[in-house]
Amino acid sequence: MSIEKVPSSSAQPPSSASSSPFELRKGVNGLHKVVLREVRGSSVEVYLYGSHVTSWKNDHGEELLFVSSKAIFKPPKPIRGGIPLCFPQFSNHGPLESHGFARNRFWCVDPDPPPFTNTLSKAFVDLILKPTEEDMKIWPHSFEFRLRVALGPGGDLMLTSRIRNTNTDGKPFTFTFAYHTYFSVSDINEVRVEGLETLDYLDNLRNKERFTEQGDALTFESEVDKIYLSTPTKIAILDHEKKRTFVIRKDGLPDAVVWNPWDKKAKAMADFGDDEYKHMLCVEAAAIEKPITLKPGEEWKGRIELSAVPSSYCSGQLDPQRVLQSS
Ligand code: TA6
Repeated sequence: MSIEKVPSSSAQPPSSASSSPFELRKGVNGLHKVVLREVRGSSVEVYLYGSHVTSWKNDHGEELLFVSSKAIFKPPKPIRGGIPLCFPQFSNHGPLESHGFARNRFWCVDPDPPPFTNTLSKAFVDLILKPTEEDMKIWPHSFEFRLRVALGPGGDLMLTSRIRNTNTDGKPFTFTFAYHTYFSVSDINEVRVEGLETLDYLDNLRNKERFTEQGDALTFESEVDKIYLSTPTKIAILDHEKKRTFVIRKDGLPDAVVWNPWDKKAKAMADFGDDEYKHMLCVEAAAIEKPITLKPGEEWKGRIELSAVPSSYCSGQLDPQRVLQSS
């Protein structure tokens, strides 16, 4: 059971909030969270527990991520919703706890973050996780997992993970990874996903057997739990009712998981409302099919950039293909 370490004073932002890229607040159940604000009004909240993004709002203050009304903000349970980090194991069938332990640990504000190139963001925070002795008993490797959470000038949300093998015994380690993003949607029956057509996927509902997706956009009428393989850099999630398109741009993450528990699984989850499946969809940038192996000293980087753009398909103004092909 990891104990929350209140961030060290050196990690505290400068006193005047205006000059600081982030604020440190107390959130649900007194857990510490970092708040990022962008000048035009968009904002992000990330709990030190799990380095877990639980809110991303646009400049109208609309919440773009789904967090269950029954989420349990109490270790060791992960928070249901937002963007759980799955590391060092993506899966609920492996030797470790479901989706690994990174989301169930207290992170710190990184007092000595690596230099970042070409970042336009003025609202960002760098967080870091290193294994405890307890962690080493279940996963016998030393690592440094650094996460930068940043808000772009237009309200885009950027997450950059850097994972370095710091083993001193010369041993490499292998891991799988996902940003388990829960998008807020108006009505799952009015949602389409573009960019995964014709791709192969592993179906978690059919013993992880491999299938090939049909040629049209994905739509949703029942439980779905698919790991799409070798997916494109960009994936679009179209919410017809809200006339909103989420665009996921990813780097270093070849796979994408699409998950909705639907009614039966929703009822079976204590930290998920029975009807909440209607208002969420997980599309998760991931590295699963080909696990990542790092030698001591090597570092892996995996990045996502999420944006939410207006999409009025009735007028044909925004062609999903154009969104996917745009820069
Ligand atoms: O990403 C899909 C998935 O692997 C599903 O199989 C389901 O288990 C979901 O993750 C949630 O897992 P969690 O451990 O957060 O309850």
